[in-house]
Amino acid sequence: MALRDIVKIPDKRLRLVSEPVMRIDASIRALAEDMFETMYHAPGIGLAAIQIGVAKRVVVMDLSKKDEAQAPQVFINPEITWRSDEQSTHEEGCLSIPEYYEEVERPQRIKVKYLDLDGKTHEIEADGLFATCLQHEIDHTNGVLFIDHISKLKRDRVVKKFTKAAKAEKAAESPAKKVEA
Ligand code: K1U
Ligand code: ZN
Repeated sequence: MALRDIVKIPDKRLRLVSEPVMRIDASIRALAEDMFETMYHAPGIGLAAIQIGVAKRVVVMDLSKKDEAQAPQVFINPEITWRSDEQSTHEEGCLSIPEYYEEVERPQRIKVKYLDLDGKTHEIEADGLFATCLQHEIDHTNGVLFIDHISKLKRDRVVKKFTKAAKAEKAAESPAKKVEA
């Protein structure tokens, strides 16, 4: 198991459409383990593989509460097969946009088809936080971020803030040499 760096905006990898997993082998199981370690360490309640720089359609999640036993879940090639007409609003955060939270409106209930780590197909119905988190993570596999569901004004403001921070970090890593007078 390895703790991996989380890719942050404005990194362009977050806009990639991830590739379907064709074969569930040891490399996919190792990827899921790394994703859990990274998600629990952050901490977060979900993570898509592209958030650690791997463009494969793999999502991990754990919605257990603090006083409950861990409940890790893996979704391979998750696909939304049905959305309710009713919408609901939840506050969302994203490990790729740290410390930024906004209300997002999405379908209240969804059905999702996916494979587990044994390659078995499942179709489940989700609502509440489970539905919100699944939609957020499936969006990641399609290069979509939760800020794409908020106003352009708010999105532009947060992207600008993180772009400025990324530039400052890069400049600190390799400061331009001062020319002696
Ligand atoms: O995909 C991600 O970036 C993870 C994200 C998932 C998510 C959260 C809320 C609504 C939709 C999707 C997070 O885990 S953000 C962190 C977070 O929500 C959290 C962190 C610690 C304890 C409880 C929640
Ligand atoms: Zn996210």
